[in-house]
Amino acid sequence: MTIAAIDVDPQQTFTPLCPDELPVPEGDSIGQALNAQAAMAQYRVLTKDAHPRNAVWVVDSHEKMLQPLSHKNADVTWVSHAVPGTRGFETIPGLPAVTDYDHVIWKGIEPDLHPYGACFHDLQEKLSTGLIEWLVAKGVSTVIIGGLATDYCVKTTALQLQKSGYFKVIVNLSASRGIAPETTQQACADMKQAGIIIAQDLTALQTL
Ligand code: VGL
Repeated sequence: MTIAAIDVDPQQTFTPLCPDELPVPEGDSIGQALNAQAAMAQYRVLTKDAHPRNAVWVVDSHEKMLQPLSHKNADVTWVSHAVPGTRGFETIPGLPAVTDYDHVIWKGIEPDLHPYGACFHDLQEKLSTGLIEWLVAKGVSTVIIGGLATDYCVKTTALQLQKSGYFKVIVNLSASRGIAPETTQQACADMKQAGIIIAQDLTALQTL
């Protein structure tokens, strides 16, 4: 069995260290748990949001967020976040340097795209980022996913990997945090329904 650990968007923009961006409660506390899941894997992948400041979906306050957009690859509004060159783009404390990962995916670089999952650049899921192909080329059979946020990018990445049909997909909740309790609960239900294994922590994975 070849395992890949996937660190989904473990960036300061999704932590209380960046209160003006998209702070996820305790988002900065998952570094150790991500390292522990990587210790079970042969490969470690990092995904990072990398957004331009002038993206079409950017609004200037949290109150204006989550308004539906008619744009085909940006579904709702968000405040600016994860802009390369700012603190929010950087990974959370305790993780390896970007160059120490086996593979890295940057997503949402184009100003008119705001993908959630790490497998496709677009919401229609036509334009591959190459993540699935890379995992297949490495002979990966199982992926263990953690990161930020459980209810958006972790969920969508897990669903895309599951849908590809190539992998057993596990989401490690001890290495993930969600934006809100209700959407996180719903995300877990949706993932389970799709056949993804939802593990509370790594002890649940000892029987793999
Ligand atoms: C995310 C909301 C907006 C995430 C990204 O990484 O989960 N959530 N952009």
